[in-house]
Amino acid sequence: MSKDIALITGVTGQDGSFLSEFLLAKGYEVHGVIRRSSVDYRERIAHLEGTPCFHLHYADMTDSMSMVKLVGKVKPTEIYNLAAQSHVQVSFDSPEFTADVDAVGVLRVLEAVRACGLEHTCRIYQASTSELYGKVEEVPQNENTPFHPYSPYAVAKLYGYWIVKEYREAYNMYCCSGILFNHESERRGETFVTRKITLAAARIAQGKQEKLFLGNMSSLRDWGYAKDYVECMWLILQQEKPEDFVIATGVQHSVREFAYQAFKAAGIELKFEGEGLYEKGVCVSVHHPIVGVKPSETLVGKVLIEVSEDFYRPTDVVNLWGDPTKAKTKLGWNPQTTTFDQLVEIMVKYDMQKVAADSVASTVRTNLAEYLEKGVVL
Ligand code: NAP
Ligand code: G4F
Repeated sequence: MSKDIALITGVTGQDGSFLSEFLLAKGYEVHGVIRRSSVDYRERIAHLEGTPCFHLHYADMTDSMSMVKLVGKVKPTEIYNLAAQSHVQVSFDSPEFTADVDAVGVLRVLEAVRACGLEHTCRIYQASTSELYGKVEEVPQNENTPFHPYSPYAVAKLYGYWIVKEYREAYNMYCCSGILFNHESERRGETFVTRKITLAAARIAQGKQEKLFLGNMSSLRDWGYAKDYVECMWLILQQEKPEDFVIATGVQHSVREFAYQAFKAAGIELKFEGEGLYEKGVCVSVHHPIVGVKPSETLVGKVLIEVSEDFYRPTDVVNLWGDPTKAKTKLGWNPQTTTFDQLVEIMVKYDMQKVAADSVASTVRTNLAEYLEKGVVL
């Protein structure tokens, strides 16, 4: 039997790294697309490099020729198109780049498959998003809810969604979208709200940061664990017929609730006072956290969270809540594998250890520099 060959764009990202692990464990040959940058940032996949069935290739979503050459060389049986400028707020500052990668980039992948004559042998997964629902027209959202994109990112992703549907119908290709709601992890980029909060909670608990500034704390999200969600990407491509699926937990929380829970896991009990731009998170007590040492009593009474207008968006999506019934029924997927409390705990535990390790490494570096300056021979 011939081997399953997966090509993953966005392999260095949060989802790309978990999906690579998942597919390697299933016996796939995995090829990942990386792009050139002055600092080679491969932290999330460093542990996979050297694995016999894991290969990396330079290409770029904005460069058609590089995609055609790569698809022709790898001849994948499945493509997971995860590459994107994935930060909603950044899409307001770089709308054209976002459209190039997140909209036209999808077209480039589809055309590369056709150009290489693989349109009837290669299945394609497109990383679609709950941001398509944007200024939501119903709650909770399912596969039939109308779209109302509300950022340059969402508008670009809407093109990606429709071009995939078009190629499925026009050319009978097996290509589908996973409409994934927010999914987070200890590998989440540090400027997304959940990771920004868990890192800040860990730093504040260990005396490395004074305060956390956030934007709209009333915004509601349906947050799941990324490791659980990559399984769905694979399941979507294993169905008999290509179809689109909503992937979500079916449970909704506010940014404020996430912050409360994360600080609690780090040993800090918060209470929120005031409203809008004047809302503050104040420390009311400290206790032993899930991992690490108890935060200092001097934090009690201090304002640890404040609101900053810098993190408000020109238009914000504030009420995302997914209905995963179709995924549960047709894919047999359990949306509650990792609960909200477990997700927060995983992230805070990781960041508590990361902050402690960074602190030790920095002390060692300082001491070493001092020894060397004094001429101590090691
Ligand atoms: P991520 O961590 O931001 O990763 C994005 C990946 O895309 C990175 O590997 C990045 O490479 C790559 N990339 C960006 N521009 C590229 C280009 N021009 N050429 C080649 N590669 C490029 O995102 P994620 O959270 O893993 O999300 C994966 C996908 O799912 C994205 O398409 C995102 O929009 C979508 N999505 C995510 C969520 C979520 O909650 N995480 C929900 C719904 C949909 P570098 O490392 O070089 O920057
Ligand atoms: O964590 P976020 O930046 O994620 P957002 O905008 O929901 O986008 C993520 O999920 C999408 C799926 O729905 C993906 F398609 C997309 O690629 C990305 O992975 O912001 C979540 C909410 C927003 O309403 C934002 O206004 O949190 C609010 N927020 C409040 N304070 C903040 C902050 N967001 C960020 N990033 N930073 C803040 O300080």
